[in-house]
Amino acid sequence: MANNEDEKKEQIGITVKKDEDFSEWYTQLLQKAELIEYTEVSGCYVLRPRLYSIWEIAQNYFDNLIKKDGVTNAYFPLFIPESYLQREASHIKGFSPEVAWVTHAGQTKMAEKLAIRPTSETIMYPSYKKWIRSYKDLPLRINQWCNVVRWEFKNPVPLLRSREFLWQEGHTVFATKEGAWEEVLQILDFYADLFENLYAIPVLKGIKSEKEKFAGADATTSVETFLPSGKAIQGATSHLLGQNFAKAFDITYTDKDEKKKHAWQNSWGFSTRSLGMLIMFHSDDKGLVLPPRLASNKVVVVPIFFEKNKDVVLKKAKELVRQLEEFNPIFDNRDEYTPGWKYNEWELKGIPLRIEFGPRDLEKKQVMIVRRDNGKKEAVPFKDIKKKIPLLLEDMQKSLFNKAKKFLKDSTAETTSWKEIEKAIKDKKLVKTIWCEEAECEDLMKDRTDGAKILNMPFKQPDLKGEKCPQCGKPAKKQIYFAKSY
Ligand code: 86X
Repeated sequence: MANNEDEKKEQIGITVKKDEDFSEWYTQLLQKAELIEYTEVSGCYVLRPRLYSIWEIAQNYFDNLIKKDGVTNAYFPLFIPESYLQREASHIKGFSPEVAWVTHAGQTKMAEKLAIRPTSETIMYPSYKKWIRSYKDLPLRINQWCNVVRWEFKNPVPLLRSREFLWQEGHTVFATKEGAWEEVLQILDFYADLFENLYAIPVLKGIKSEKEKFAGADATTSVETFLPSGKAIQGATSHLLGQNFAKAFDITYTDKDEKKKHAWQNSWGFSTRSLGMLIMFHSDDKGLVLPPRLASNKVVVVPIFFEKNKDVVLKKAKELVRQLEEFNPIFDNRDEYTPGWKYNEWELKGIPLRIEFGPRDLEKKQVMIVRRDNGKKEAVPFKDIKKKIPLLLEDMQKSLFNKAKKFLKDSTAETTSWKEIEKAIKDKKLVKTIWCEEAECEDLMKDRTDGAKILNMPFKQPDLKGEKCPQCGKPAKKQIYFAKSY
C-alpha cells in the first residue's frame, strides 16, 4: 500500500524544483495542476476549468473597475478585410508576418482575404467614424473581451507567448488630448490595482521609450514586473494614440466652435498572459499557489476517518461543508485515497486553505486549518471557523503580496555604473539606472547585454542635473528600468 502510494505520488507531483529547472517546473505545473492542456497546434492551448475560473475572476474585477468609470462593452467581428488592416501603415509595420488569413470558403477563393484579428483597431474605427459627429458624442469609451491571433514564430510559452490568447481591448475617443491623457493614466492605475490587489504582483508603472512604444501611438505607458525566472515582463499597456488613427480613419467631430477637428484616441489591454505571470510568481515546488481572491474554491475539507468512525466524522464534515458554502468548498470524501494523498493533490492544485478533521478533532470540537502558502497549521474551534477563514484568506493575500514586493526589491539593482549594469544583467537582475534618451545608445545597451531592453521610465523622474549616461557618458536625461524580458 505505502509503496503504491509513493509510486503514484511520483507520477502526480512535480518532479523538478522551481529554482533548478524553471521552464520544466512551469510546464509540469500547468499540466499536473490541470490548468492547461496541450494541443496538436503549436502555441495553442486549452485553458482548463481550474485556469479559466481564475480568468473569470480577473475579468469580473477589471470589468467592474472600467464600468464604474463609464466604459461600456461591445463586440466587433473576428474577421478584418485586408484593405482595412492596411489603412494605418505604422501599426501593421513589423507585425504583418504574424497575421493569420482566411482565404477560402470551402473550395472557393474569397474575393478579398480576411485577417483573423491580431488587435481590433482597424475593424472598430470605421464604425467609430460613423458614430462620431459632434463633441456631444464624446468621449466614446468602448471595451471588448475577445480572443486574438498572432502567429508568432518565436518558441511559444503557454500563456506568456501563445498564438491565440484572450484579452480585453479598450478603444476610446476624446475631444481633447488632455482628456485622453487623463484616461491613459487612470486606466494604468486600474491595471496596477488589478495586479497588486488581485494578483498580489507588484508592478512598475511608467512610460515606454520612443523605440519601445507602440508604433501607432504618440505615447505608450505600461505596468511591468520581474518574474522568478529572472526575466521582466509587461503586464498591461495603456496607449495615447494621439490623432494617428483618427487621421487614417477620418474620425472627426464638430466642436463647440463649429470647426471640424480630428479626435484624440487611446487604446489599452491586458490578456491571459497575466495568468502565466501569476502562476510563475507565487507557485512553488508542490504546485500552484493562488492569492485567495483569485481562487474560486477557497477551502478544501478533508475528513479523516476509519471504517469504525466513518459515519460520525462524515456527518460532521458534511455539516461543516454546508456552513462554509460562501467559500465554495471542495469536499473530498473519497474512500479510495488516504488523507496524505489528498493533501498532496490539493496542494498541487492550489486550494488556499485545507481543513482537516478527524475523530480526535471531533472530540475536541475543533478542526485543523492549513495554509497553502506557508504550510502553517492551527487548531480552530468549531464555533470560530466561519470567522477565522476570512482572516486567514486576507492574511494570505497580504503576505503573498509582501513576499512578492520583497522579491521585486531584492531583484532590483540600482546603479549608474556600466560595469555593474552588465554584471547585474548577467546575474538576472532588474536594473534601475539612468540614460541619455538617445535611440542609438539604447541599441548599444541592448547589444552589449545580449538583449536587455528598457522596460519603461517612471513617471516621477529624479533631478538628473550633472549625471552621466552609464553607457555613453553623455548627459543623462531619464531614469529607466532595464532588464532582459519576455
Ligand atoms: C499592438 C496595440 C493595442 C489594443 C494594445 O496594445 C492594447 C489593445 N491594441 C497592439 N499590436 C498591433 O497593433 C499588432 C498589429 C498586427 Cl497587424 C499584428 F499582427 C500584431 C500586432 N501586435 C500588437
